Amino acid sequence: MSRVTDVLNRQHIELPSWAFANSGTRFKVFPQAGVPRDPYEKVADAAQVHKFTGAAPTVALHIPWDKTDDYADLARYATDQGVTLGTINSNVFQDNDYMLGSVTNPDPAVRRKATDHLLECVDIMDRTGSRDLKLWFSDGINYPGQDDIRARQDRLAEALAEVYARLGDDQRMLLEYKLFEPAFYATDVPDWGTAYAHTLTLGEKAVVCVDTGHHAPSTNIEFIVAVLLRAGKLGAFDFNSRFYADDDLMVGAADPFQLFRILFEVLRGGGFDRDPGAMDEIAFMLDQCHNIEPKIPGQIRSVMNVQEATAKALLVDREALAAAQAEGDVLGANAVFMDAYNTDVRPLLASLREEKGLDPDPMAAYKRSGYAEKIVAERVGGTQAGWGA
Ligand code: AOS
Ligand code: ZN
Ligand code: ZN
Repeated sequence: MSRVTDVLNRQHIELPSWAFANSGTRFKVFPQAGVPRDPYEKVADAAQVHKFTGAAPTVALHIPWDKTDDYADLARYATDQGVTLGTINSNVFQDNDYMLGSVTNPDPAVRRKATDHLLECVDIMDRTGSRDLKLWFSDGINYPGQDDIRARQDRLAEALAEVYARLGDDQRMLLEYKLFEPAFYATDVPDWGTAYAHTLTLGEKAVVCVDTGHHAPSTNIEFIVAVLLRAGKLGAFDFNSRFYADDDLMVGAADPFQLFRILFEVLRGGGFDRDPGAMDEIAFMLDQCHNIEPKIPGQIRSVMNVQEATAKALLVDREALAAAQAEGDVLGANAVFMDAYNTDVRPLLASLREEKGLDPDPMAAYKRSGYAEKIVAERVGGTQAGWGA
């Protein structure tokens, strides 16, 4: 059992600052009482999630939504709250200038502006002590012939190379892909193959971020995970659930079985059950949008969902599985897999929390804490995250 507990105790889930602010769909953002008004309050809310789960010690920032005059001060504040600042998310999708793209825009002046923003994000990483820069490009075209697909890849490669050259020795670039939206005909980084090809050319500090909501229906995401891990190119996850497209619902809500399959492949491919420390090479981030549910409990629930799927994946009897696979025992191998998935791991996780001095039921403990009532009373005029995320 210690193999299981070692990994569970080691697994860290990074929270997105924007999940605590008002965010929603492109049709309506429903404001909630008590949401944060600045990055400090976002960090404070993220710290609550860590306080009750013990598994979410870092919070990702988004520039410019979390822009502040003194990042060192924000980093100190985070430490005082019991968390640290994590990944820096860039934003080259919100300015009017980016209508035809950011780093792939046909206009060199727009490309310069976008690349400068990415370089600024690396400057911020130096101040926050962040390891990872996450790049997601909304760039793409809506109509065949609108721009030269191949030339856009060249422009993308040029910008990535410039940013890559600016990274410090211990910093990484996470390249995130997304099939479509906002571009509807040809996105410039639409899939893992494109992201993989660019990161391969750039070098070992460039790795791929798999956002679980960014694939076509029925895509086998665990296969992608296995291939990227095998190549040493899986750097991060943006966890969330999708029923239809990039829904940004709570991870594990739409398809807990898929999450289990993904995490099995992570553990198997990364060898983390033998070497839990190596797990830090992967940033397990959430990228979600709590439009109708309260935000802090939404994040607590999400962290618990990842933990439950991880625990089930760890329970797969690997020896029995390997034996059944070697014998060509199709049903036997599948049964080993399903036995683990069908195990109720909630008691195990509850006792692990108790061992750490935490309440076994983080959702109930948060509710009892009175924090939700406190922020509603103290905070007036909470901000919108910036977009529908
Ligand atoms: C966009 O669809 C993405 O999932 C990105 O990860 C995005 O950068 C993030 O939602 C916040 O900007
Ligand atoms: Zn994402
Ligand atoms: Zn997304």
